[in-house]
Amino acid sequence: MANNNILDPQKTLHEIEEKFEMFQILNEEGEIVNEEANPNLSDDELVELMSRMVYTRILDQRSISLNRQGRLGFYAPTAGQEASQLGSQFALEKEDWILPGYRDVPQIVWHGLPLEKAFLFSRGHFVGNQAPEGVNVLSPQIIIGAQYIQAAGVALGLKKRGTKGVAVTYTGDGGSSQGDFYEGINFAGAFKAPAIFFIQNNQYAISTPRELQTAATTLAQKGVAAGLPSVLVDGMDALAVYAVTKDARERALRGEGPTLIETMCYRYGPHTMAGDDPTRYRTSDIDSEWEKKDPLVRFRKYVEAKGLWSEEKENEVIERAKEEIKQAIKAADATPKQTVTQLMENMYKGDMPSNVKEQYEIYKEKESK
Ligand SMILES: Cc1ncc(C[n+]2csc(CCOP(=O)(O)OP(=O)(O)O)c2C)c(N)n1
Repeated sequence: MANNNILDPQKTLHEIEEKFEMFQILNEEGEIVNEEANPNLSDDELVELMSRMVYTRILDQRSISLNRQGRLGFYAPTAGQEASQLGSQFALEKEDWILPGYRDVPQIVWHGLPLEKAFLFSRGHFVGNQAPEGVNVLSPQIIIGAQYIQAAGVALGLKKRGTKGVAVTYTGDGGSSQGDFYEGINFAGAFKAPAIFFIQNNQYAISTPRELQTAATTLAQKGVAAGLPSVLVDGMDALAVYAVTKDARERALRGEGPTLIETMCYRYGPHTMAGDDPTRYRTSDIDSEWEKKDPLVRFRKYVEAKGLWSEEKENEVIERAKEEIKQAIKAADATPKQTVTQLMENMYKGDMPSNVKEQYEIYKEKESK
């Protein structure tokens, strides 16, 4: 038996866990509770961030109904995650690269991906996967966790080329159980690659609750083993998410390596629009507990108290969002249907493998008729 005075692994674990208090700046009442950490955004920036969250909530609602009408394909709802998604993207610059998961469409849209392309991605159209030149985003990843490895690689590439910028990626609580997750953070840590890794802990991986996902008390603490500074942040608080992201970005650009950030948040809607029914695995009491923490409600209280926001302003944003979404869907509808050969050409930059090439020729023949 080990002598507990010398070897007490339980104590070591607890000491680590205790370090992960949740970082918050804006409480549920919209009050600053951590003035020291306040990023002091300008009035214009605060209004912009509020507008983006309102716009994105509308985009989510419209995307859900467009999906139900059969006018969109794959869609993973985002309501409840606006502070986590947009607070982080707001701290980035154009030169930074975003490697999103399938739920992270809002971040890449605000990073410059035209909305019509996001809709085309949803429809499985290859044009939706082609970001315009200078818009540093990759396509939303469907393979859980794969973007973590890719982000480590992109970040190392930026470092080796001496290009200013960081690689930012997102996965969920479920994604933090994948092998790719550990490989990605380990590699980036070992090479001090300028990356920021987000775990958006929205409490469920489809129907699997966070408690069953892992024995770890927090997901942020997983970064410790890879030597990454790691933070647990209130993911319903846009100011807190913004502040930690900005800090992580500056550290990365100073050559100090990657950071792991767990954002504690909630997904109000179903996992995707492909038939998930959240009432089968969570109660309405849980929903209402989280609704009290809503990122838009608390930010609205904060900007209203500062005299920067009003119902009229909010309605303007809502109307603008609806109009732009309408135009983007029109543009998506007007995009010529993709052909199988275009899809294949888009898949392979160089030579196609011979079996694919064979199929390609068959389709080319069919399409010429
Ligand atoms: C490698 C892999 N395994 C399984 C799946 C099927 N799958 C799709 S979403 C999902 C749950 C992911 O949950 P989480 O990482 O918490 O992200 P969230 O959907 O909550 O944002 C699973 C298992 C997949 N897409 N990829």
